[in-house]
Amino acid sequence: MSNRTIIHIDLDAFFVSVERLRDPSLNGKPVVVGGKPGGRGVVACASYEARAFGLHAGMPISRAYRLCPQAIFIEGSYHRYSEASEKFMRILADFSPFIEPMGIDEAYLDVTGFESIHGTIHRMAVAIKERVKKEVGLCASVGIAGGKVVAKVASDLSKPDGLVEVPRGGDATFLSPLAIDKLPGIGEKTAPKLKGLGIKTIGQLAALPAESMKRHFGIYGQMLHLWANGIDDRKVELRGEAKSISRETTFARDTRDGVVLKAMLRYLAERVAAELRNHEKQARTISIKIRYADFTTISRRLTLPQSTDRNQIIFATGAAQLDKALTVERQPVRLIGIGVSHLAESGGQLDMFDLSSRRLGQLDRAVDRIRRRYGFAAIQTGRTHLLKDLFPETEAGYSLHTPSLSR
Ligand code: DCP
Ligand code: CA
Repeated sequence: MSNRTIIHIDLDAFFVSVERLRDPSLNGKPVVVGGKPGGRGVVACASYEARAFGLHAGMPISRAYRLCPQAIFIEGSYHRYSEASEKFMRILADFSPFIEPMGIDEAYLDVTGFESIHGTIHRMAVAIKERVKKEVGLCASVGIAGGKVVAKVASDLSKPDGLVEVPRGGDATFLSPLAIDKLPGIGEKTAPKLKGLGIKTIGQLAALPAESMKRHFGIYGQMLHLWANGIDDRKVELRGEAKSISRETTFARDTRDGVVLKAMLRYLAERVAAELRNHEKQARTISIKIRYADFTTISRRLTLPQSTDRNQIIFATGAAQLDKALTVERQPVRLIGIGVSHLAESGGQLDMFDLSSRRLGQLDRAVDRIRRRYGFAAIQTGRTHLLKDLFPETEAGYSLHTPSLSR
């Protein structure tokens, strides 16, 4: 029996809920964040009212529109979601230092022994939910169990605005009657195979001998066997330092126009570089990603002799790779992205780049200060100016397509 207590907490219909804070007229209606009908985005978040029509995350907007034309479609703004996410995570960190954020709106907390602070873990969970509601304005669902996987199943089951506590030692019993697709790790591939074997509930899955699970599904089958039996010893891993930073976007129309491609690359590079400076980091490896009209996706990378956080160096390195890629491929480009990795703390290094480099660094920081005050689009570099005509501007920058993918 597990002697740990794990909380899984997950915000309900996250992107839509943030939009509803700004515009309460969206309450109670089918709402989709991800793009406007006619656009080429995918659904990032569908409100529960929209889910009733079969809409779900990852579905092309065009299909969502056919299924539910009365839904309200919103492009979304990643800036607002990451702001809400940061507030949410900060509240969680007040409750336990043992926190593992998963993506943008969920986290695991190891709260073993925390009864002594809050009376019971149940009371602690209620207090967390109340603070999230009061300070961020959002509803969270919580699962409490002896391990991560059961805590997650419990929070999913409790949605929306729920709280499910699995009694100590009761993890396997709790899972047993549930349908197999409630178990994380059982997706569209595994579920039909198991159903073909007559396995419908997690309890039936748990009863299959470990050996036969291993035969059918390999090492992954062994894990499913343990999980189905409510056994999950995975630790709550504290968040590591960011290992890479990237931004990408899909064009509304495929393009081979070098000027447009470079303008967008410049914009994305500036966002990446600003984020680096924000974290007081520098990077040595610069990569670009290009997806062509036929969805073939390539990536090119270059490692510099010295790490950098300069707009111009990150952009120019990416642009050189873009030029090379475009000479070998004649198709138009659908998506472009740039990223940096191989990160190191900034500061204290000798500058090997040319003499004007230090002044450029000072300029980047001055631009950062203005942008923090007046918004990203307040200052244009020569190249990005062109984007003004192509993309709607918001307080946080240009509104890119598929905001969820444009981090
Ligand atoms: N997201 C996305 N693209 C996906 C899935 C999710 O951009 N394919 C974004 C939008 C979601 C957010 O991440 O609002 C959180 O994802 P969840 O899976 O937790 O889903 P929701 O919070 O939207 O709904 P739920 O109430 O089911 O948790
Ligand atoms: Ca969620």
